[in-house]
Amino acid sequence: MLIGSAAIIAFVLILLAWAWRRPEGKGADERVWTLGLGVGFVMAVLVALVGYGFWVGERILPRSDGAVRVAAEARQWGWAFRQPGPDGQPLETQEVLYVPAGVPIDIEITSTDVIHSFWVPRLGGKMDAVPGRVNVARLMAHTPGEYEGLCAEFCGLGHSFMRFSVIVYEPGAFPDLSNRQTGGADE
Ligand SMILES: [Cu+2]
Repeated sequence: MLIGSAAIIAFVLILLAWAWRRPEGKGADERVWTLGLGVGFVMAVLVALVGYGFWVGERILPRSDGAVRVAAEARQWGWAFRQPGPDGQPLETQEVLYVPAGVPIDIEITSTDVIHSFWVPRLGGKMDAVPGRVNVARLMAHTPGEYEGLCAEFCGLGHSFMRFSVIVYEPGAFPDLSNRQTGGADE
């Protein structure tokens, strides 16, 4: 967006300078400007943006292909996750979500109090966490590592601290949990 808006501002400034300095009596063809730039350019940009939005949005839709399901429960102010653990048994964690790399995961997102929003900026779009409702978002991480997640819906005084980590591991190589706090009570 920054690059796009900078390009548009630069373009407008060039047009302004050009209008200021153009020789007397030498006008441009209004039709080119009105239809070409006023309609054609704008429509091309909008179509590209909407197309990109559909592409990004479609990627986070769940599909019925038997993907692993993980539960994410938001609260004021933190996240509880239930995911398959190292031994295949469900593992409950606070503020840390473990997902295997290269495997699609469907995250069932809900909330116990107010509306929050699940967001891992480097891995995909946002999904609201709504009390009494389960929204499912698909998440797919290709590269192992640690990714930052956060609440993307203002939910009270602790909102800005409502962060979590997504640990992406090589399938079959679940990270060592012994030196990491995974349980823990609510603050
Ligand atoms: Cu929140």
